[in-house]
Order: sequence, then structure tokens, then C-alpha cells
Amino acid sequence: MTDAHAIDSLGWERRTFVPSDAFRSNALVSDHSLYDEASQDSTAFWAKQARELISWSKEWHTASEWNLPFAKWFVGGELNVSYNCLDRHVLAGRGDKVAFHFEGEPGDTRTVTYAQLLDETQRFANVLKGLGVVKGDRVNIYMPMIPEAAIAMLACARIGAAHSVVFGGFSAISLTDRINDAEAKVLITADGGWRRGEIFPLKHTADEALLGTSTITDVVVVRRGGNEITMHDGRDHWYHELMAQADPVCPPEPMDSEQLLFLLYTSGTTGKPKGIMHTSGGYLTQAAFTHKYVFDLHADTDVYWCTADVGWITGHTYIVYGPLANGATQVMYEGVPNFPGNDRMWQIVEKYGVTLFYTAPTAIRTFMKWGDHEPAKHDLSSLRLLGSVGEPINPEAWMWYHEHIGGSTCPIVDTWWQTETGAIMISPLPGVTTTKPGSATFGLPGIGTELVDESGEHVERGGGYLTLTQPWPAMLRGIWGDPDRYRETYWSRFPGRYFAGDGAKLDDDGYLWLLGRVDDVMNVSGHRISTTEVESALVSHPSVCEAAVVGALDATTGQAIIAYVTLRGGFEGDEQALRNHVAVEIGSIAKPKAIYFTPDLPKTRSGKIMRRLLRDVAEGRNLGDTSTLADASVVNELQRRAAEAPAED
Ligand code: 7RM
Repeated sequence: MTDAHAIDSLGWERRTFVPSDAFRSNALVSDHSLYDEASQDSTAFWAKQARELISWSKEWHTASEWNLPFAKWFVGGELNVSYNCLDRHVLAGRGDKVAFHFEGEPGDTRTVTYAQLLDETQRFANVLKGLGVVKGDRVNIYMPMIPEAAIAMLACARIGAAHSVVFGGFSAISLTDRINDAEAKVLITADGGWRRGEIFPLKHTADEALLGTSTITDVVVVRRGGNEITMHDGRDHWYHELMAQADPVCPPEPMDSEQLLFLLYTSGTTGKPKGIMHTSGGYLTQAAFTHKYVFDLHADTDVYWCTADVGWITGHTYIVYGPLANGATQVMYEGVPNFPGNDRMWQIVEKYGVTLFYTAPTAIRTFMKWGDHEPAKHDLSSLRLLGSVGEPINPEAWMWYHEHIGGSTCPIVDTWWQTETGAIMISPLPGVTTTKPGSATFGLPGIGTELVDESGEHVERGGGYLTLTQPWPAMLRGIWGDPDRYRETYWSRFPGRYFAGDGAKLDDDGYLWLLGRVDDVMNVSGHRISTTEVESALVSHPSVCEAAVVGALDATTGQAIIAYVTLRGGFEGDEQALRNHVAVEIGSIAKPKAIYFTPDLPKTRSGKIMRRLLRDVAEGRNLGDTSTLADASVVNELQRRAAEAPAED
């Protein structure tokens, strides 16, 4: 083993799934033409996509300008993002097409057509203008999952104000920090939203947040929860009152291709949240391209449902900008997947005839835990494609998704990307790519990926660091207010390339397998073991639903593997059996030293497992920052048990 060794590669999943003839014969792409074109000249490839998928009011003069690490795309071009998402569909006679089938958690529904969405967006753009918002200002959005969240975003885009959406589950202090960093002028929120049968009081939290800010002049409040709130005279306004008086016409003003479209804050593991900057022309091009081709969107017939919240990048790109730019019809759901029952998602799929379904591995593993009988209660035969995003999907979770949701016929697109990349980077093309459960397969056309070792040397096979070798249209343009941190965070580890922070491995066929964050890689007696591989080995045992492993300091081996395991319903935890199972699956070096059974794992609010906290627990440390944790009681319980029964030798 050399010093340049990045990550060992242990297990190999060998099952393969070829796109069916039925799917291929109807797919937008069923050959390698897009890959071939892009490999000839990727800039020309993206320029072609920008011309085909986006309407420009002024043509650009230079497709791409690259001053590492600062990129510009479609330089000199002008467009209006909201025009692309709304007006052009209405002008083409598709005003009556449904944009959103909205399903509230309590069961109330609303159908919003493209014409209605355009009408509300124009009015709200005028409302914002009336409050003094001008091009270049920042507007904060703190909303439940209701159509007004999309309307608020599109209205900002229409007038050239950048939005900064803060997920509705974040605390007052998180909102304060983000408002202050962006120096936002206006806050758009709601009285409350529905979650697990109860109202979460957004306006109340916003009021608390605003005690610590000085830039917000006005607050617009959508009535959703009907809960009692306090309106501050002069500052707070009801959305419906302002809208009733708003001018219905707000022409889409052309914006520079590099006009700031939004900031989206990522918490990261250290330091204050980073305001990731995304601009207009390049972002919309890649959002529309990936949404169309990765999901094989047939806009006239498909019903698309992405279960993310608009507060995350997945909601920005694959609920708002990508699907609307493509004129898709989608489902928007406000609430949790287990209200009123564990089959709510499948009931919605059946009700609206959803054809394309995009969710996260954490959700899939939860559905597995709830049992096969929940999806079996519903007719899911409308589904024709499934997607996954957010974490590595363990092969067993992939297989479960394939069989129990996809009826063993739907292709699965495992899509790797980040807030920073803006849009999907690595994914199968469903009519082209033979998939392997757990592999995100290949970089999309026009995307340059390369695995490198510790010293930046090319890795041909096995584990390494995932880097991106060339600029892409939807890439972040920087960190708001901190260009040095931008360069340092993403462009300094391997000079000349973007390093995403993720490890991956390449198999003999050149397939990419994401292995999790490199900060989480465990070092056991000099072996660099990825969390993903051990977790996938555990999840491949019939008793296991979900697993998280961490490397905890160990006097003999440097680090020892500690596993936290959630069992499937009806199974008893057998530590020895699981340790042996891991040894058989990937080798005895990867055997966990201790296994703790737990009904739940600590996750971020967007559903990613927080291994850092588990490491703190395993090493008996006080917990660091827990503010991004979705449910703090989970770690408290694990910590209590760790204190009572220290890991045995
Ligand atoms: C879209 C999103 C980004 C991080 C990323 C990875 C992990 C996302 C996958 C994945 C394996 C995937 N944005 N990640 N997708 N890992 N396979 N298909 O999640 O900024 O919130 O997170 O998520 O570690 O770096 S994000």
C-alpha cells in the first residue's frame, strides 16, 4: 500500500440491469449520441443545449469563460428565468396544462395551471416591486411546501432579485444568520404549515429570527396554517391582501446570463454556513437538460413527483427550475410520508398516476422498515422511472425500490450531485445505461469526472477522490461575500480541479460507485475503509434496514469500526451474525468491533446520516454542534446507552 492510497475497495456488487426494450423504444435517448457529441467539444455541446432548451432575449457572444476558479457561461446573453418557466409555455398554448397538483398534508388539494402560476407570479413580482425590491436585492423565503413557495422564487427571478430559501424546519437562529449574511430586504413566510398532523409555527419562528436582524424592511405572510400570529404594523403584510391589489402585469425583464439567481446556504461540517451562489443562464440550461434526459421527461404525458423540499437544492433544481422550464406536470406534497398512514406516498402516486418518482435513500430505507405491505396496498403501475439522490443508495435498498416500488420494470437513476454543482452530474441515462444496484454509473454528457489518489494522480480502478475536471454550466459561481473561502474549499486540494469531498471507486467496467464523504473514511490498521461499503454489507443482511458506521479511536488498530444498526420489522439483532456477515461479504478487516441496535439514526434535516455525531458518541465526547440534527433525542439515547455499556473489547 502506497502513501498515495486513498480508499480501499472491498465489495463488488455484480447484478446488472439492462434498459428494457419497452422503455428504450419510447425513450428520448437510446444510444450514445449525446456522449459522443459532448466528448467532441463539451462547450459546444452545452451551447447547443442552451439554444434548444432555453429561450434567450439576446444571444450570447461567448459560450464559456474560465478563469479558474471563476466561470461564466453564455456570456453576453440575456434571458428571463421566469419567462422560460412560465410565459413561453402559456404563449405556446399550454396555459391550461397543470403545473402543480398540490396535495396538502390534511388532504386539501389545489390544481395550479401554468396560466395561473404565471398570473400569480406576475402579481407577486409587482408586490415585491411595491415593497421596494429592485434587481440585485436579496429576498428571504421561509415557507412550507405550498405553491406560493415556487411563486415567490419565480417572482424574484422575474425582477432580478436573488432569493435565499431557508428550509422551513430550520430554527430562528439559522434564519437570523442567513438573513444577516445575505443582507436580505424582504422575508416571505407563512403563518404555519402542516407537519405530521400539526401546525409548525413559521411566522412565530420568523418573528424571533427577526429580533436579530436589521436589514428586513417588510415581511409577507401567506395564510396556510390558520394559526394565530402577531402582525407587526408597518412591517408585516398578508400575502392575499397585497395580491388582491397588485397589478396583474409584470413584463419579464431581460437579465444578464450571469445575473445572480439565488443563494442557498449549506451548513457544511465546520464554520459558518456558506451562501452558495448560482446564476441564471448556465444554471437553467443544465437544470432543464438534466431534468429532461435523466428522467426521460415526456412533458405531455408524464406526471413527475420529486419528494424534496424547496428549501434544498433538489427542490430548487428539480421542483422549480428544471421541471417548470420543461413544462412538466408535477405533484407537490406538503407533509410527511407517514401521515395519516405509512402508505401516504403510495396513495398519492396512485391518485395522480405518477409516472416519474424521485426521492432519497433515507426515505427508501424508511419505507423498507415500514414493510412491503404498505406499497402493496396501492396500484403503482403508472410508475415508469424511479430516481434516487442525497446519499449512496445501498444495493439492497436499490433492489427493494426496484421490486416493491418499480414493479421490477422501472429503470432507476441514481443521481449524484451537490448544492454546489447545481444540477445532476453523475447518473445513468435511463434508455442507454445498463445499471448496477448502488452505482451512479457515469458522468453525464458534458461533465468531466476523474478519480485521483492522495497526490492527485489518476486512478484507473479502485478507490479514490472524486474530482471534476472542467467547468460546467450550473456550477456554483462562488460563496457569497467570500471568494477566498470559495477557492480554498473547492479548488485547492487538487490544483486545477474541483474536489467535491466525496470518495468513489471505479470497477472494471468503468462504473463509478460513490463511497461517502472522505472525512468519514475509516483507517483500520492502515486500511482505508469507506463507510458506504461496510454499511451496504450490513444492509445486505435480511435483518437490517439501515446502518451507519464510524471509525472510533482505538489503541491497537488506530480506528475501530463501530456500527449503529436499525432492524427490519420482526427481526432480533444478532451482533455476532452481523459481524460474520460483514466478514463474508467484504472481508474480516471490515468487521465492526461493536454493533449497537437503535430504532433510528441521527440525520440532518435533509435526511443524511450524521456520522460525525456518532463518532462523538463512540469516542465518548461531548456532542458538538447538533443544530442541523433532525431529531436530537436519537443521539441523546445512543449517548446514554454508550455511557452505560462501554464498547467491549
Ligand atoms: C443533491 C444533494 C451533497 C452530498 C454529496 C454526496 C451526497 C448526493 C448522492 C450522494 C452518493 C448519490 N446535495 N450525495 N447524491 N452520494 N450517491 N446519488 O444531496 O449538497 O445536499 O449534498 O450528498 O456526499 O457530496 S447536497
